Amino acid sequence: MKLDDALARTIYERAALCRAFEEESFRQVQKGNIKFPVYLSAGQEYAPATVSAWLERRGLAERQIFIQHRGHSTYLAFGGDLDKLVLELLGDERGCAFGMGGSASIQSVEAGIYGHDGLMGSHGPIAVGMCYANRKPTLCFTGDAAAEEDYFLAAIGWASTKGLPILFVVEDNNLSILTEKKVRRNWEMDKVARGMEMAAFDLEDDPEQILARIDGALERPMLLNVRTHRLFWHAGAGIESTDIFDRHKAFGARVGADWAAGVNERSRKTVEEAWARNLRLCAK
Ligand SMILES: Cc1ncc(C[n+]2csc(CCOP(=O)(O)OP(=O)(O)O)c2C)c(N)n1
Ligand SMILES: [Mg+2]
Repeated sequence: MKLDDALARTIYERAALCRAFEEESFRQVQKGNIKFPVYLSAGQEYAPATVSAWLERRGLAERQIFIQHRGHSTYLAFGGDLDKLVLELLGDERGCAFGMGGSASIQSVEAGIYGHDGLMGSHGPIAVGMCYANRKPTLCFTGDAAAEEDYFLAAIGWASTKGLPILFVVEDNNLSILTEKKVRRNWEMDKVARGMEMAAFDLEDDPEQILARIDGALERPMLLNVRTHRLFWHAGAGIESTDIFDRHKAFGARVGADWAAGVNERSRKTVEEAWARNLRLCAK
């Protein structure tokens, strides 16, 4: 699929909401309003924003999505309710996981998003098993470390063998907490998947690159290894370096700086209002 102006703007708007959410969550962690570990996905918005916009453009409404702990952006990009996410981070029973999932195990029954149990990579075989059983188009978002787990690799093999309509999106931030990929392995996920006879590509988190490869996904098994850049700490509110590439800044030029600034401002307001509203609700 080609990246036209309308699609670029949809992707940008989606990513802007996710970024605003993570920046506000960062502040809420610092204020002490969130009482458990929070896994911020700032810097990783463009895989879910692009894949969800592509799905919509294709008119594919029926799908199921499996995510892991760094999932706020995936949840929001695929239509998870903003207020319920805030309430979840406040540990409230009106939250998307009834206040019991925290940041790591968010879900949305309404948006068809299944949450994670915390065992890295467990959602790989679960996603494949579900897809094998009901043959629904299935998206499985995973980290570069979770995808290394033996059971995850075996699940990729089964999806390929059975020709399942599943798309694995590896959000490859090069890190497992703080351990870089080169310390953990000498191979790449796209090569493993190709070795298992699956269409697989290694890409930057650039919407143009993702859209150039994604056509045919959810008709046959596919894996996209998308290189992302985690801006904040593994968990909690902190910054390791101010020198990290930021796709959101880079993509702002594609949609026009003035228009982008307006979108960011509106997203910031939307998110701030949602936090204020739900903090008031929980204080009652
Ligand atoms: C089986 C298992 N091993 C280790 C852990 C501890 N752990 C939690 S998150 C994490 C790193 C996950 O890295 P990745 O999948 O790349 O996701 P990222 O945090 O980079 O988004 C680890 C090792 C765990 N939860 N489960
Ligand atoms: Mg990682």
